[in-house]
Amino acid sequence: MSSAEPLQAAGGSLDVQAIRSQFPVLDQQVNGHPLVYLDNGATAQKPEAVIEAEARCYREYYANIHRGVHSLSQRSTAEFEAVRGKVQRLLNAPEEKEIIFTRGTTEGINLVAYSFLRPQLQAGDEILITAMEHHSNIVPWQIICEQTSAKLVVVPISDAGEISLDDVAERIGPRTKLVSVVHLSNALGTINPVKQIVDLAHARNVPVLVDGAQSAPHMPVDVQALGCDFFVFSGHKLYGPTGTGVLWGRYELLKAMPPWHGGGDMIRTVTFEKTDFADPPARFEAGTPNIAGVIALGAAIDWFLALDPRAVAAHEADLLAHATARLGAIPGLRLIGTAEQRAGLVSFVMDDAHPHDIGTILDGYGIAVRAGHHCAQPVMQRYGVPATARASFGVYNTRDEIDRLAEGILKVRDLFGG
Ligand code: 7TS
Repeated sequence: MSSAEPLQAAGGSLDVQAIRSQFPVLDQQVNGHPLVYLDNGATAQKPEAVIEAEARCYREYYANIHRGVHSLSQRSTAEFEAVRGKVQRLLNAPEEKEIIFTRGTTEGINLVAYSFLRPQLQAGDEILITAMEHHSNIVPWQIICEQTSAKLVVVPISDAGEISLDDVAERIGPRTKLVSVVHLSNALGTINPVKQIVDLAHARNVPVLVDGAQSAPHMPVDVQALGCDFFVFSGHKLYGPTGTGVLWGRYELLKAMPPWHGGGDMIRTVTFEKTDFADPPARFEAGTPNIAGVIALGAAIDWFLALDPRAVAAHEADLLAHATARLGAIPGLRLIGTAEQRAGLVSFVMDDAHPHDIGTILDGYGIAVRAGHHCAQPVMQRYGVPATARASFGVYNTRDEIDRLAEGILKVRDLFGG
């Protein structure tokens, strides 16, 4: 199957049934009901184009990269390296050499923490984040703050789940060394005004990292328009393989950064006296990477771009509006996260049922949602709830599936009273 098969119906809207037919896993019964997969925030399912690309690599030309004169190694290297250009297109990055392959968002943030920030961090310096960050955009900063006596400063969120730009501006001070902010919150669905945050930070010469784990699969991303300095995302949420991800960084910053992992493939020359490091991106890609995974990530990006991220965003906005209307009408259900700019998911609690009970009962109807703190415990604390149930959308979800979710939730309500 060609990864560039046209999947868009006339008028720019997506042909969702054609899309669904490309995802083998969706075609099954779970607990006697057709699967409704609404846990895309955790990870997305894979289309045939991606499964095939990975299998084809192993079947036809797999070998280690950057080191073989033999034909298989040359082909693997070429296929692997070609993915940088695909990521460049996805992000509208200025240069291919700014694309660093990682295991995912978490690794990308840690790379920036350890390689970019820690070497320059002094006691009393500050790192600014928001109160809606995923743990992977909290904990790495806390660790390096602990090591250097720097301070984590947090922008609060409103009841709706929004940050105010005044609060951001107030907290960027002479000691701020980095602003690190989530683009689309995995717990609330809030889309943050990243461009405006970047403008505020850059006015004070503070670089900005954007956590794009949830935005990259749900909306067009243009790092040049955002103006940010680093952008990270995970392949597995973008319909690609697990264990793949990307850190994009402005080249002059990458070029000045020391390596963080030492090993093969990231050096120019090694003697026992001294090692010369390769230029980025190789400097940050020590060791044998997930070769077939990165190649399949390239197939995922081709596939996603062929759909057109704008059409994906429009489709999912429709799902969000429908879910907000259906779930919002259920007595005793409270939506957590009602920001004006929102995408991708609904997070909710119910008066009488714990989120884990909601998740378990919905599973009985073949509906997969996530229940828990979504690796964003401070968000749960902010709203005074131990957990939420979360339905997160993918490009293959339909209004009918949202209706099944709403019916399932009504059954939860019947069971738990109210
Ligand atoms: N940042 C955000 C905003 C995320 O949603 C996630 C994963 C990460 C970072 C970490 O990504 P990873 O691929 O490195 O693990 N979010 C979720 C979630 O919402 N449910 O499971 C994982």
